[in-house]
Amino acid sequence: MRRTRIRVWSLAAMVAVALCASPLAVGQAITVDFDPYLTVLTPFSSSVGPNQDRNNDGIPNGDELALVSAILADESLPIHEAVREAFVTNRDRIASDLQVAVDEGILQAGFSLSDAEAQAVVDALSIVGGGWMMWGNIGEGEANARFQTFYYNGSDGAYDMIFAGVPGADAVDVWTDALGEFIVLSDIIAQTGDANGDGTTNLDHYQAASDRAEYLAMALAFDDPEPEPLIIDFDAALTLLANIDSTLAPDQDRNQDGIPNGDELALIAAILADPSLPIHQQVYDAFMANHAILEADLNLPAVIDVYGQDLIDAVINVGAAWMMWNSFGEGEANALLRTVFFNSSRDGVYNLVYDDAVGEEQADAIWEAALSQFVMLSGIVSQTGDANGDGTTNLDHYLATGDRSGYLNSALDFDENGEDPTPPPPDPIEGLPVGGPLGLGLLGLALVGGAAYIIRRK
Ligand SMILES: [Ca+2]
Ligand SMILES: [Ca+2]
Ligand SMILES: [Ca+2]
Ligand SMILES: [Ca+2]
Repeated sequence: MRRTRIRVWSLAAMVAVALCASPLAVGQAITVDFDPYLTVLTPFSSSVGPNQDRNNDGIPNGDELALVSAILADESLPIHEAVREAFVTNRDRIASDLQVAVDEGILQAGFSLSDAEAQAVVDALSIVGGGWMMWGNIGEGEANARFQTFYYNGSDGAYDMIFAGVPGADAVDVWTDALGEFIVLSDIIAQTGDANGDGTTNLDHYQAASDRAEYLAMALAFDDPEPEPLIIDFDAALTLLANIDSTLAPDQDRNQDGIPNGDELALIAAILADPSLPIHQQVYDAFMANHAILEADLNLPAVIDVYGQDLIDAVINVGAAWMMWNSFGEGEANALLRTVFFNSSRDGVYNLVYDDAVGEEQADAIWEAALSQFVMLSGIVSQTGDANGDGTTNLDHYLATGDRSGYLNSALDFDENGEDPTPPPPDPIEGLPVGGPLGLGLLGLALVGGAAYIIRRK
């Protein structure tokens, strides 16, 4: 009796810690520190403490779950999505199975816990189990033991103990059903797994590392993929857009800077197509960032229904490139996409798409939000920019050569001025109003609802 009382007191203290540490979801990333949850469960089974090695695989509990935690927290990792799905599936399954222990007062009565403390135990079982169920050997053997047989005091696991208190329930059935639903990712997260696919097991990374941080850095080091050439036919896109606004044709000079539309976008095309250029990555990143913004705003079923996929693709590709010009970002592209992109004196694509669907004020907010995020690289791409950093502006290269291939050869010749010049920094974006938060899902609904009203193409 005395032993039980002592254990309950220490459990209550642990629970208090865990209550302050509930997981926080931010976007797709999940922030969860498993250590306090392991600690909450320690009074029930001393081998689950963060510094213990419950499955005797050579990696302590806290460190092996820290690998899961690091993957859940980093959306950019190629294995993030799979691990997130497994964690959420496993966690939610355990939580829904075991919630009965709190709702029926089973944990409260069995261990003299308050409702909040009992809930914290179920939360800890769900979160720790959400991670550990990804280990095949746990899901099939050890976790079977842990959750079904001896999780608690040596004979009864959580499922056994809890469902013994639920009239009419069969712990074996509930557990067997759950086992069939858990997602196992041993190849990624077990000691024999290889999270980053570099041919070295997680255990070998662990043994080579001096601490947890170094282990995670080694086990999750993914090489940057080789840059790929990106081939975009801007001439075809401009030709399509010229059907609507003739000043967008490849041989026209829409921004009157002395370089025709087709030739100025050919500079972007040439940079995107050649990963060996020192400015490739910077321009590629800017193009893809701008492309993503325009795609989110314009590549919507209701818009495609009205304008057609080819035209929307042309708008997005040309817009993503032209947005790198400051003169467009601050003035002309404002005109292009917001006011006069098509053939009228006042309607751009954003107007056409959004004004009637969500009202002019919200349409402005959507455009201004986009404008505040576009990446501009005038120092590289504009007529006054200097793509190859040789001191000669792009316009002067153009005027000196007079045709596209001569222009591209000379404006992108990096040999004359030494190896690997430092590209100019991106242009600052200042003073642009930022639109209020406007959910894209809501917007999509508004667009679908307003589709009949956005046919304003003249
Ligand atoms: Ca271990
Ligand atoms: Ca590895
Ligand atoms: Ca031009
Ligand atoms: Ca130059």
